[in-house]
Amino acid sequence: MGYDQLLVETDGPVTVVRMNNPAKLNALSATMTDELLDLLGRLTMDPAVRAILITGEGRGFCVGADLGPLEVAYRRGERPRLSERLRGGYNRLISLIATAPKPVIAAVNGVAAGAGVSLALACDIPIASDAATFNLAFVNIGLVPDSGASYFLPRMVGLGKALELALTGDRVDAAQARDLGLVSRAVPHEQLMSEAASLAGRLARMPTAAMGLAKRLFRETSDMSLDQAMEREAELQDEAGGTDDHMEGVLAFLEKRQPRFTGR
Ligand code: LHQ
Repeated sequence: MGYDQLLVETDGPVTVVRMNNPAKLNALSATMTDELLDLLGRLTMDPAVRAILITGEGRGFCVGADLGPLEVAYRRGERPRLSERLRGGYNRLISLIATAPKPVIAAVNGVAAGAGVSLALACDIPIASDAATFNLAFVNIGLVPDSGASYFLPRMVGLGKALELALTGDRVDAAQARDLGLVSRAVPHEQLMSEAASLAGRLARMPTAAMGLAKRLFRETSDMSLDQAMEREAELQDEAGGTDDHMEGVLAFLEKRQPRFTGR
């Protein structure tokens, strides 16, 4: 299927999704949101896709909600219910990424703002180029952090720093984002896609099912007691232990050879 605002490339088990509305720094228009929902829905279900890499075309990664379409209504003094756009669009998108049973990497190539930051944080491993900037722009237009930012941000950077970023709306650069723990690494701009693709390629050849279960475990146990968390680990370890890749990993180790993981 062709998309108006997405570019899609396949490299073996890795699919690269490139948001493609560079003139608006890849703002989340209704079209882009619908297309991301459609594409990511397919990719998460497709067992041949074992890693997803999300990036942006041009100098933007994604600057959150496309504010343009709000103009007409706001000039008329209307106050649309923003929750509809969240529940029907952004929230589903963030859930798709967070619950995808495979690794999702964000290659943050440039400006990220508002829900565009949320999108990067929802990915399992966000990597930034040194051209990237991040700002929780919500407050600059009188809104609260959304699209999962209130969940991910305090868990990643701590409550104090999360509040500072959310209340000031200040822009942070890639090195600051790395030091804060917003992204796992910051790399020179020219190396971003090769680093991200090589990481995605490596993860795509590892035990996919176990990664999906690890994602679920971390999400579910974040508010549990130690005993509850260990019980959940035991349950999901039964699932992981039943995979072909677990058998293969153990046998390859014992036979002193490289494992051949299939993702099952
Ligand atoms: C844009 C946008 C944009 C449209 C740049 N929309 N065109 C909100 C509401 C509704 C429902 C639910 O959820 C949400 C959640 C959110 O995401 S709220 C946060 C929305 N995002 C923003 O408020 C960010 C607004 N943008 C900016 O503050 C700046 O553009 C930043 C700081 C991101 C980048 O600044 P610059 O690098 O100086 O670029 P620029 O401002 O010149 O932007 C380039 C173009 O992109 C420009 O268009 P133009 O035709 O003048 O060249 C901007 O109008 C357009 N653009 N963000 N969100």
